[in-house]
Amino acid sequence: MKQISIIVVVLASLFLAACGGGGSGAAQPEASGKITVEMSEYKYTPDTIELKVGQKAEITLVNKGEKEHEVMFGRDAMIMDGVPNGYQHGLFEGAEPMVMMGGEMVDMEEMMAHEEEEEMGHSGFMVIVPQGSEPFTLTFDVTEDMVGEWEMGCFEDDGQHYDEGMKGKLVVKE
Ligand SMILES: [Cu+2]
Repeated sequence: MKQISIIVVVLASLFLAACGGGGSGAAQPEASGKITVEMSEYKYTPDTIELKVGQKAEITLVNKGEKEHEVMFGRDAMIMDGVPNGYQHGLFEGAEPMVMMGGEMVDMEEMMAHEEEEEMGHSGFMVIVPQGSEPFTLTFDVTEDMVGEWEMGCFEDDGQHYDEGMKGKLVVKE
């Protein structure tokens, strides 16, 4: 029940954000926490993003590449069977973002289960964006315990994307 009410609140605020515009305002990424990140072979653009405590982050992932790409947020990449495979410490512990695609909420459990089937191994919060897909949007509250520097990375193709440099920085400021 608690989860449902949180989702409703988030949806309501998205609705308000969508309808609240119409005014003068030039986009102020700093103030709103709205960021678009493009994925391609093998990089994120921009490769550094900044958020502030108290913001409602809205990260839109657009796959402009020819391969499937993903994003995980954390610290200390793990090496498993000789390849980079996820992070030792995830950014989202306990409070995972809400993920939307094409106006619908994405069932993250299904996404993770699919991943397990393919035995890709890595665990933790991850969003996979297939090539040619509509953008995925992650929404979450930026909290005090997120302050610091984190990495975002793609571990697709047995860590090959990560090794090719598909990583970036997420800086969370007070
Ligand atoms: Cu990738």
